Amino acid sequence: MSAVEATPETTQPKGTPPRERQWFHSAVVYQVYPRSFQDSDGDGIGDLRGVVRRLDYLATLGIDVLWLSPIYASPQDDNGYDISDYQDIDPTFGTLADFDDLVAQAHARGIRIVMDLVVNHTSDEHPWFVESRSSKDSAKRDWYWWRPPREGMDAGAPGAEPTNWQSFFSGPAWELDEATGEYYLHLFSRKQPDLNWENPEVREAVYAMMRWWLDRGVDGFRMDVINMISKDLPLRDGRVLDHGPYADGSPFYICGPRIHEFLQEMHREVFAGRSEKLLTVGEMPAVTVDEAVLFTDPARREVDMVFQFEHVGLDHGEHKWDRRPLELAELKASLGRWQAGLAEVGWNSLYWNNHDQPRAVSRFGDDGQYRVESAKLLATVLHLHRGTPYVYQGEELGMTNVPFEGAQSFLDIESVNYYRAALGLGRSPEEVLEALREGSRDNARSPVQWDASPHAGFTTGEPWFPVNPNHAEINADAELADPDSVFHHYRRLIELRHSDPVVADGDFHMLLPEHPSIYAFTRSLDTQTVLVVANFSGDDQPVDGLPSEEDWGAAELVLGNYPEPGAGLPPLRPWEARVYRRGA
Ligand code: TEU
Repeated sequence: MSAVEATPETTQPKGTPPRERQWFHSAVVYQVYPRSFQDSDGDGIGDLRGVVRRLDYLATLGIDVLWLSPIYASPQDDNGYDISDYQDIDPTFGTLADFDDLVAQAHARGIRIVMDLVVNHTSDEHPWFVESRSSKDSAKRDWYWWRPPREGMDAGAPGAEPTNWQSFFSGPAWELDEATGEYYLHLFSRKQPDLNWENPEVREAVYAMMRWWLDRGVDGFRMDVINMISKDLPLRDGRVLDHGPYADGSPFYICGPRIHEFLQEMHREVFAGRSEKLLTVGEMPAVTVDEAVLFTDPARREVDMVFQFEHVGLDHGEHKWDRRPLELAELKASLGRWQAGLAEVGWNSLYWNNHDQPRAVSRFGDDGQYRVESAKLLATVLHLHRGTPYVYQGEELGMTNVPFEGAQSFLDIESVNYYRAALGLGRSPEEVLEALREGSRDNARSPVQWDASPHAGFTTGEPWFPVNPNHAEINADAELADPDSVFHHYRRLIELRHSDPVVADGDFHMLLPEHPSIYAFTRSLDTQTVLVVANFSGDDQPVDGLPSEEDWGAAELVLGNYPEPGAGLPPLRPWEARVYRRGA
């Protein structure tokens, strides 16, 4: 039995009644995007041995679970989210032996390893797809979504795609295979064909692969776009988008008709009878609160928690490149609705950042004068919500967006394709570049800033993506040495979640929902209440209108983000956040 399994809760079977306190309520997940985390061999790309080298750092931070973005064999069209062999490690990242070592070393430090499971699609170089495309009669033809051209049209003619859907990475969601004259579906890049989950052989192959990893010692899966695996049949046209010419196909693949059946089957086939301490996270774009309750009701045995996107879509217009200013009241309304919706049954992930999002401090905070204060404020607000907090690598250092020079600075397939497509639709390069600077996934993908040396301690070679020039000031070495750093603030918040049942399981109550710059809420459990107040602005702000205000003035200050907090509940300073506790 590995070190992390040797705890009493393991005796309980997976699927406990609602409101039961579960281990992941007091856990914090840290996401590693291996390409950009730590290089160990000087090739400029992060790798598994690099992750091992930084495990002590993660243990100091205090995290419980490490989610690894994909490290499987892959042509890297979408940085590993295009998998060509589910049961091998890409040589860029190391070997299976390196992986086993990582699992063992993480377990020795009490850290669980959660794999990224990308099974809505494979790479077009996966042997399953190679066989599937080889002929219309292939035994694996039906493992993917093959369709003839639109009725009455010739293959390859404009508009002959079987449906009018747009891919997430621009252009049509269908690609013509010249050899067989049919199209295959790819919701993401043309090198990421969608698997056909209607076919029971596909499902069994996926479950067998998952069991293989669990037998190898991994502690669960973060399931990539898992709410897209069930398609609504027959596949048909969607509503054409304003920025045309393609359409929104999402009504036909988000939470499709068999999604709950598939996840329950997966649970039975993969997780039933195994440790209750395995973690299952459903990454679910566009999931609703009502659906999330169903997905995460422990009695239904689907997944432990959802990873939803509503709050990171609030600064988007019709699509993610139409940026609009974020109103704090809208953010509170969204996060508050999720808190209320999952209050009785179900569980949510809490995050500001991942490898697909711009850096939180640049997006929701102030990455200039108040970078340190606002990074700590964001952490405080998020980690005090009900749900399981996720820290994305470098967030705990207050890393910022990247100062991109021009179009050639973007490497991510989504950004590169969008630039080309938007210029094709007649938009000006300056306007498109501005949207990319703000919203590109590449903002999250610059190497982690470990120290002030030329490549920030990430690599001894030439980094695959330039380090942010601000690493001379913002880096782990400096922050470990400074007790008031963003890093140590995250460490304290993680400690608080571990030690304080109010933080893990207390009820959530939003206060001052309409206030344009104060984010305030309470958490309560038994006789304890915790109050969080945070000033999302660069000006002093009084906190008026709290219920029983005087009481709070006398309450114990648990945590603040300014070195000298002072007494009572005074006006909050720029980007100040405070956590108070009251009760027996
Ligand atoms: O992303 C799912 C998703 O829908 C978006 O967050 C997406 O990445 C994009 O930003 C849409 O604008 C997951 C992975 O996290 C992402 O890295 C992959 O590219 C994608 O699935 C395909 O596997």
